[in-house]
Amino acid sequence: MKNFTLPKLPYAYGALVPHIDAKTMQIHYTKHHQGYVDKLNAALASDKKEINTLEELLQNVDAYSVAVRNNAGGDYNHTLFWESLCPNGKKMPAGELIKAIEKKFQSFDLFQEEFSAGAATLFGSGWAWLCKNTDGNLSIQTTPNQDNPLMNRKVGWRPILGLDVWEHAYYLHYQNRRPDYIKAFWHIVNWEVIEARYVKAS
Ligand code: MN3
Repeated sequence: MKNFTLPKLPYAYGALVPHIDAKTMQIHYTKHHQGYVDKLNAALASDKKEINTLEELLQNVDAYSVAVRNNAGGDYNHTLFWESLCPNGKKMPAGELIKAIEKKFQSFDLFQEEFSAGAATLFGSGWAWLCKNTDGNLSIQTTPNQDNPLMNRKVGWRPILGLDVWEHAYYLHYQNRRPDYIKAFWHIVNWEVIEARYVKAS
């Protein structure tokens, strides 16, 4: 039986201050993300199912229990999220990604507006995503709970950027001001990582 472990956080808890405070980062990583990993292992053990990778699991999620779905999504989504962030991110992407963004959304500003609006108006807990399909096209999507665009396998969208809008991601610092948290997010996107994901995703 494969045992999942919490991946290393690529920076210190306080690295993204003032946009994400150290206490939120610490609790989010050591309690929430660790919780998804632990519960995923427990749920897989009780399902008695073998898996190779989280991506494969998410693409075949209907074959698993709700507990596996929620916690595999929670593990995958948070790993992608941590790796999407960095202190002092550059203002916007370059290369193939900015070309694709301008083709789809006309401008980077309009892309940001649409993504932010999707994240702000998502009801309850969930995620906002920038996704790429096999044709290289982009799409902004939202998913509830710990769902992920990979779960909709037929359509073939792969997430390359994700924003956690569960209250646990921002409430300590921003309270109910989700739009302020979303505005802060744009200062800490690691666009080099997202550019590389865009090129690699197929
Ligand atoms: Mn979270």
